Amino acid sequence: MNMVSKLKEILSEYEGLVAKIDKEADLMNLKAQFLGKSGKVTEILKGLKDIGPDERREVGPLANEVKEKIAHLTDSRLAHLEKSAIDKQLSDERIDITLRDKTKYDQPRHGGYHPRTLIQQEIEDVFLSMGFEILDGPHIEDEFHNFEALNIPGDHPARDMQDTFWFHQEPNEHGKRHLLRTHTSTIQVRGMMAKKPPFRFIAPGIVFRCERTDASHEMVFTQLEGMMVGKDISVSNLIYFMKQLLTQIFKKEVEVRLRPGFFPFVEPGFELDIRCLICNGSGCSVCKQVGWVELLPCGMVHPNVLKSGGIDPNEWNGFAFGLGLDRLVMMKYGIDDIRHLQSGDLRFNSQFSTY
Ligand code: FA5
Repeated sequence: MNMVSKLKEILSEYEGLVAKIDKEADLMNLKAQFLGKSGKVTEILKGLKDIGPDERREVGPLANEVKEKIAHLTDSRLAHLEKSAIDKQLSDERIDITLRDKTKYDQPRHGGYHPRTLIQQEIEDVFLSMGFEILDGPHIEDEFHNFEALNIPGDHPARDMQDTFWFHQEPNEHGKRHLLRTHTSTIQVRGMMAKKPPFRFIAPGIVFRCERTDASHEMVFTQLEGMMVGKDISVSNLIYFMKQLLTQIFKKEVEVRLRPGFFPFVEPGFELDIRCLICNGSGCSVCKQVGWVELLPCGMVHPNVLKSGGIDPNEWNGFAFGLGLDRLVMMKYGIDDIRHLQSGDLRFNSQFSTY
């Protein structure tokens, strides 16, 4: 057989064999048998020196052409094998995300309320039963509602009491900068502007502070604001409502202390602390070893704040408070780190489920 016919036969032999290969290693072996050091095509190329110039002119280019075709057939087969392997893996390991994990649960699982939601609902019920409304307000505020209307002007050092997340954007039409509200007291301002006295409302919601986190501090946490405006409201009214709140939530005697506290929007202002229920007052990371946890700052609304809300302080007065809701939840359930509340860990959340 002459070399030309031999080359054609080699090529058709390869075409027949390569189509049957289904493993990459076998493919490489087959390729080596044809194009390797002593492969069938290589042998022919080696023999070119021994044939006459006329035949060489014909055989040489054909040998190279066959070599390229074999290389090309090999690459195509390899690509085909790789794609089949991926397709097989995709079909074998396909996950049906609509299926329940039958191996773990016999019954469908119920969702449950987050402990903060449970306590918030309880507090709302307590206050609704005492004639309070529930108000809401925006998370993105301006410095008027967060500070100025609360008797904290631009240069007031009290602005530093709450590390603020500011927006790098143009001030609003009144020239006020935007921020993430640092407390729910913003809703005092909005409530006063929207309502005519007498009124009483609570306002739960998340607030934001650029703070270092620890066992009792988060950057995003929940407060519950309360405000009552009427005629001749006194500190004893304030203390009565605070006591109602705590007794109804804890359903047992809890030790609290009232001490003077400074907030520009109340006068007089108080800090209501609770005896730490994590360590029973002996000292831990939640109460910073002092045995008491700051829970419920409050006070009599400052006349300037009433004025900012469009209310005449000569005719009306009132009290306000700003409950640290997450801390109350911690005290109620004995949670020793506030960060559990935001963890999203179902093992944590499911402990409080009522189902
Ligand atoms: C205020 O935010 C005032 N607006 C509260 C107020 C309202 C006072 C009305 C008087 C009248 P303060 O920064 O202390 O105050 O926060 C209130 C409560 O939120 C604290 O007592 C505490 O329980 C909780 N709190 C404060 N910072 C954090 C934080 N980083 N993480 C979790 N809870 C916090």
